[in-house]
Amino acid sequence: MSNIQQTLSIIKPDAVERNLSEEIKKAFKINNFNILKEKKVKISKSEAEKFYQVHQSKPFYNDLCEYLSSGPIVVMVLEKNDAILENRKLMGATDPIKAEEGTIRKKYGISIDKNSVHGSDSLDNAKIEIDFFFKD
Ligand code: IDP
Ligand code: MG
Repeated sequence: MSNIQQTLSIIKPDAVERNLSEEIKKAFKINNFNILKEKKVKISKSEAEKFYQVHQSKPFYNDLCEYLSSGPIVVMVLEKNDAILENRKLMGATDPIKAEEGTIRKKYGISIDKNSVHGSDSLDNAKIEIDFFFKD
């Protein structure tokens, strides 16, 4: 049964800085994701704080928000059957050391904080995150 979904993907500052955007986008395309929308932006710390609101009680929250606002990022709306889960699989585990062979985080991630990509974790969050970046 078809279950077309849209999910938000972010190529984080560590990957943009190393010029990995095109290679990572290629990985999405090879895996049959349609890139419906795409833009390169630099967000402020307060915007990052809003984006990562769900993590505000975590000890790494401040560093995380500093980091996401530290340089340009590429944000994309990806579409595919079961896009949310499929993107999480393609990204791999949060910590690149624990990520499976062939995943984006395994290939490109530097550390748990500089793990190259973000992907929405649920249908509700995908909607919220897509609106965050692409609602005019
Ligand atoms: P996810 O990106 O795989 O969904 P989350 O648990 O939602 O992982 O965490 C959001 C982001 O916060 C991660 O991608 C990572 O960059 C960072 N992060 C998560 N756990 C830690 C940690 O223990 N130390 C530092 N940064 C972390
Ligand atoms: Mg998450």
